[in-house]
Amino acid sequence: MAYASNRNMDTALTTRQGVCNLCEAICGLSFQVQGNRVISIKGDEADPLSRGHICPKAVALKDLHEDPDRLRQPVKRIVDNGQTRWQTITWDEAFDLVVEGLARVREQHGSSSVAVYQGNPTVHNWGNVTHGPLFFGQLKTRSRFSATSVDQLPHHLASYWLYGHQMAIPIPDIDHTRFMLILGGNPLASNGSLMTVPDVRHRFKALRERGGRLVVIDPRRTETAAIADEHHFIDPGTDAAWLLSVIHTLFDEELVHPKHLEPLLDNIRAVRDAVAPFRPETMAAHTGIDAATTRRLTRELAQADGAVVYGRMGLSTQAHGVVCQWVIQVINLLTGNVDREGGALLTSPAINLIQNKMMSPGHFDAWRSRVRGAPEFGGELPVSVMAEEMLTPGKGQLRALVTSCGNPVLSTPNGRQLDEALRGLDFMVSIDFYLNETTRHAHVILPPTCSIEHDQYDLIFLHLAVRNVARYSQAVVEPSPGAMHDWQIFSELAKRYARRVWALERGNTRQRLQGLLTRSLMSRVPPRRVLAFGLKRAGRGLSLKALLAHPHGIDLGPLQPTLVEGLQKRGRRIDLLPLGIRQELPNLMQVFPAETAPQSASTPPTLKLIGRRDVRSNNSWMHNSARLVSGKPRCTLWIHPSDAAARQLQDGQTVMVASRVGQVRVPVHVTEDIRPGVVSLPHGWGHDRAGTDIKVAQAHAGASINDLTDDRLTERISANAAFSAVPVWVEAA
Ligand SMILES: Nc1nc2c(c(=O)[nH]1)N[C@H]1C(S)=C(S)[C@@H](COP(=O)(O)OP(=O)(O)OC[C@H]3O[C@@H](n4cnc5c(=O)[nH]c(N)nc54)[C@H](O)[C@@H]3O)O[C@H]1N2
Ligand SMILES: Nc1nc2c(c(=O)[nH]1)N[C@H]1C(S)=C(S)[C@@H](COP(=O)(O)OP(=O)(O)OC[C@H]3O[C@@H](n4cnc5c(=O)[nH]c(N)nc54)[C@H](O)[C@@H]3O)O[C@H]1N2
Ligand code: SF4
Ligand SMILES: [Mo]
Repeated sequence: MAYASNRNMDTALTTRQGVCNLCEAICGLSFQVQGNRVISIKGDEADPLSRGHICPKAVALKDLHEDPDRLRQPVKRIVDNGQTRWQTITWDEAFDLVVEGLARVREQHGSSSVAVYQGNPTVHNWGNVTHGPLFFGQLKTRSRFSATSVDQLPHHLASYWLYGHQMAIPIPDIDHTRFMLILGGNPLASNGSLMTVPDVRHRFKALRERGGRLVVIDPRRTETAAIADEHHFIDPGTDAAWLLSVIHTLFDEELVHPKHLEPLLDNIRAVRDAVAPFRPETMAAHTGIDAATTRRLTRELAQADGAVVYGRMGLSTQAHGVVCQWVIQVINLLTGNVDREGGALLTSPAINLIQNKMMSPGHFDAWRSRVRGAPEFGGELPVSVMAEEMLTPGKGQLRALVTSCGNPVLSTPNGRQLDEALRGLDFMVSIDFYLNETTRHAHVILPPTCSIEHDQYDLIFLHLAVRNVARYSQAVVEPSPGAMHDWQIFSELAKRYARRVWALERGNTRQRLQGLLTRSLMSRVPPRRVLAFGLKRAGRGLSLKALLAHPHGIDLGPLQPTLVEGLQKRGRRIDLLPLGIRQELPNLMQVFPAETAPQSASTPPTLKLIGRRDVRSNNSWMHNSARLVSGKPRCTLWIHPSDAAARQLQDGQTVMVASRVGQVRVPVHVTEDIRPGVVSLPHGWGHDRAGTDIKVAQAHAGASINDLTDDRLTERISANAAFSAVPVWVEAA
């Protein structure tokens, strides 16, 4: 069996270059290491992308490495007289149990009765990207789910429709733009997303120093809003109406100038006609942004020499997420800001997932989920339907689950329902180093190494970075003896599973033997060799040797226009009004009618719930680091003074928050920094569920926002989770 390689590491104090893989900023780090102990972690000043930037989470990589609660060997769950305990087992036994457990369910109920959920760190740990498919492909299941559908799915669909590829996502040229409009993103806390942008604070500062403007539209006065030139509160879930009114204004005030893009654009007039009903004057009643402001911002945007509209989580995880992400592209296109300096551009990474054909362009609605009929995208179903597919009896019911890099009990809507559904599965395996809210339901847990114990090349995030950089980082410390990397776990699972299900599969024997052989060969090829091969195939003169000689990274320069040329090469044009959008716009006219009923003066009984990120928190899984959870509790409900007064609530008081699906108790924080009618709670908390073994997190449990978010509230086209604007009742506990 291929275990993690043992590299000799001496005991003198040495400095090693590494990388932080916790968030999309992928900061370069400088580690001081003694033997196998991390002594200190600093930002790498010589890194061409992150330029020495670091945030508090990076230092917690040491805590993760040393965490006594981290699983270091496989465990299996044993229930004795109703008591659950976990027994340490060998890798050999663990693999056999998993393969047998999954194969048996497949034999009895068919391959799609085995579900897969891949969480967010999948894309942050490249071994998952290179070797995960070896195993997941073997399962031959249509029941695949991932964190994509609680996050950026609308971006992929908009890019697929407009540019023909799910990964053709233009990235804001933050280092050269003169006008940046941000909706539903808070890069000062998140460090950027679908925009890998370490050191974002200095980049914003530079933007303003060169005379550029930063404008933020958000229901909360965020950290980013606080340093912006302008911030406007918006009513959650109404961004589509506002953005459509921006396009309306572009036409109305003759500001449509696609410039170099003009020859590629189809249906410009159709867009004009479609947005005619969305006048800033009438949409203001829905969004809360007055028409004069909308018109002025539209003019500034259209007239700036390099402008970009950027919308993130807060826009994709709402009912009209796909329309939002589509409109943003259309605004950038109609103002000639796509594929130009200072606008939004595709990146040119050393390994280009699109050009090197390393990722499928995507497909949409090729099949639908059994119970609700939600559409697939790129071979995955939206995770909002996962629990109902487990709980609803009948042919095709989900009976088994593989989770990897995910904690869906805390991260997907109606987490309590999923908690219940996981309890009823015939078999579950989790590839994870924590016994947490999700993995406690597994029969077997397979713990991989942590990030500083393996090498890393950010295949995904170098594709999304605001500057073209290539950087390969070696492991900083040696894994403990017998530890396995994610890629090794997948390789071993793929090999054993293929042998076990051989008799179940049909089809051409020769092809199947070839598949088996390829898989077996590939399982012995580490990600590093995949990289070496990929660099060679990309033909840009870069090699693994060159990357090893430049541990800080190689600067490949600022973003360059490539999109127009790429489309022309493929003989492709941009249809500004794809069918899916054309069909949806009439519905938006109903949701955001031109005539609105006058608002009543009384306090509405429900408030609209939105999320929040904090720089010291990372989704659901870094709360076991004492240094990250110390200080004042951060899982608090932000509420406007007027809403607090209407409910006689004092700052700090514990309240009960209830929605259609559940309720939680949390302290309130009364603040003017949130729009009246809106409340905000961060996600990833709620560590008080029984049966986990994350002691620091348990002691700082907080409550899970996803005990309130609703699996029935989804984005209207893609069925992505709609976390924004969940109706909730708040009262003193
Ligand atoms: N209400 C609400 N819900 C949200 C969000 C929100 O804003 N509001 N945000 C959503 C978003 S954007 C996302 S991406 C999701 C995230 O949701 P998930 O991806 O489901 O959950 P994470 O909290 O990222 O949990 C990651 C898990 O992977 C494990 N892990 C970490 N690194 C590795 C590794 O290298 N290998 C393996 N095998 N395991 C590893 C951790 O121990 C942890 O259990 O949450 C979503 N949920
Ligand atoms: N510190 C930290 N960094 C992270 C993460 C983390 O958990 N912690 N998670 C990482 C992940 S997985 C992701 S996907 C990225 C996400 O990166 P971002 O998208 O920047 O994430 P958020 O900070 O959640 O910003 C979302 C913003 O949308 C606003 N919002 C909510 N609803 C609406 C709405 O209806 N309209 C508008 N206009 N705004 C709305 C919220 O108030 C919030 O400010 O962050 C990544 N980085
Ligand atoms: S911003 Fe912080 S968490 Fe994100 S990569 Fe950089 S150091 Fe890591
Ligand atoms: Mo995410």
